[in-house]
Amino acid sequence: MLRPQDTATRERKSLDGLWRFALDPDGRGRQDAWYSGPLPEAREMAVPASFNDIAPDIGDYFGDLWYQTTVRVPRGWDGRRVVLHFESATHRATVWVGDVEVMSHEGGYTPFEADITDHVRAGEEIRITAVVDNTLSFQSIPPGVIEDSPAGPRLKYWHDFFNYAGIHRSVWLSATPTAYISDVTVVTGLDVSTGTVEYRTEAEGTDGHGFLAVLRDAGGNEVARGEGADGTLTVPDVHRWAPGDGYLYDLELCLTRDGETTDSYHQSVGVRTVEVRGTEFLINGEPFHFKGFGKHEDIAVIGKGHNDAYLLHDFELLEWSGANSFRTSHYPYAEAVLDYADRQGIVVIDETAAVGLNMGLGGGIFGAQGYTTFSPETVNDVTQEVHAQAIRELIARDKNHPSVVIWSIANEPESDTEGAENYFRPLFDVARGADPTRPVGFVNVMLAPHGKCRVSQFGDVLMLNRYYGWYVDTGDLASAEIHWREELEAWATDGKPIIITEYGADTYPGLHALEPEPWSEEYQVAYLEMNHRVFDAVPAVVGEQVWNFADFRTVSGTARVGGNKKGVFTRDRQPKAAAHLLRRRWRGLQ
Ligand code: GCB
Repeated sequence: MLRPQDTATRERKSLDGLWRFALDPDGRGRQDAWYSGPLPEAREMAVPASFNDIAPDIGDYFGDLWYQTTVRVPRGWDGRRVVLHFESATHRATVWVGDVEVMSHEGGYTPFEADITDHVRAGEEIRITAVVDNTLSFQSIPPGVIEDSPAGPRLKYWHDFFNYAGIHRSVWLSATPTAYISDVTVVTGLDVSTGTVEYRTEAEGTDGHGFLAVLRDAGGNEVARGEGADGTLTVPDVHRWAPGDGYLYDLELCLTRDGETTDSYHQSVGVRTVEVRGTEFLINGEPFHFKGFGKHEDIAVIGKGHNDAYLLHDFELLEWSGANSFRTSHYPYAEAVLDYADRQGIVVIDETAAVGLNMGLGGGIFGAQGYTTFSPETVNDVTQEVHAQAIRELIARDKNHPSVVIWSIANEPESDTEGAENYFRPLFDVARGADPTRPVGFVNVMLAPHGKCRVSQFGDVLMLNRYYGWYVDTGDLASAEIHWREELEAWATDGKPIIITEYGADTYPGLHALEPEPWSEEYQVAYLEMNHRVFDAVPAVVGEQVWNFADFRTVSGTARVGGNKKGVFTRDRQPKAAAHLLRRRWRGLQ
């Protein structure tokens, strides 16, 4: 699947704006065919946005959410292939055009689309209705469960961020020629100063057509061209994509017939290599050290809705702090985020939405206990296939981003049991089958330390989340330092690069203490300094990503004060004292 583009042969029309919106607590809409006319009792809802925080009375709702809009198909689109494309709908959706069901999709963070040519006429208005379901189950990624409570059913889940839902990203109507390019895969290589761009084009309805690929530099000058659906282009004196230098070439892929271009699609290309060698993580053959954060898509009012102003602001703050990377904890982010990371030379660990596959975690903090993670009744074969599909869709979507250097197939799952080993082994194969060029890993939890974890054997890198000095050795940084170093030195014997993908301490902004104590700004600083001493003593550590970039909304609980407060920035992006510490460390300032 390719994202809609405006090119010499393609057009797109944004459907973002205010849609009609209705909750369906009794689950009547599907059988009463709400798609067959204007939605009953509709209010309006912003797209893209989470619905939860827009109005005071709907935040915790779960079930069917109905969205509807109308759009006129441009007059000039007669004879064209018309596609309806959703960048995401959380966590699943079914879509109708008029009265016709055109598609369903499972998974809240990857795109889906349908060819709706047969259901529309150029120049006429169409009604688009989507029913989005934000319920989680043991067969969804991430998992959840509906439990009874005296006040009625409640949705519980094992991840530490709020279940924001809705249409979080843009929706497009687009037109392509009927013979069209349907996918492209690019793999780049380097031989001293010469770059290679291996490309593979897929296309439909192309009898009698030729293929052309033209590579241009950032100034628009042609540097290489090739004929055929597949090929390898060579770029002497290549300008590499590198951390901090997001140089991109433009690869234009064309279908041709009788000397005319009948379809054209543009793919940006960063020429770089990624490799794990021993305990080193190499980009372009040079050791790379990850400095940055685990992030969230989380902002006031909009929730997980994509917002360009926050995108730019967050990257400015990454730059300010000296960060060179982040992880898309705990789900695939909007594609615009990865595009921008490509252009900025920011390195990305790209994660699926497989978070909370660990029912032993939380000790009461996150709610429901008493479940076994991997069992026929809970996370089972069906879940595994949904998870596999989530991995395939993530890689299909993001495979051409030079910024993406690691696939993270899960965050903190149970990983110390036979059930976990059997569940994950084939999922690593799925990831490697979909992309043999990038390292694959998963993020290990503190409950499965070295010697107990049965899943890290499958990873190319070790990604560890650790909270010594916070969840254990709370307030006792001296003991924390000893215990942390012991564990890390044990992991280092595995001979793989280690990235600390989470370390952090909740910090209430403005809370101060002469003797650093938990929740104060001074403690967050002292906690990070302790961690840094540990990392700097273990050569296999090739990266540190603080949890979290900013405070974020989560399920309320005794350990959560107005959200998770481990941000180095507040939710509205004001720095805590720790932000200045990181800036000094990462920028090498005094
Ligand atoms: C973790 C999770 C993350 C939580 C964090 C915390 O290990 O990966 O989702 O938010 O800990 O703050 O407890």
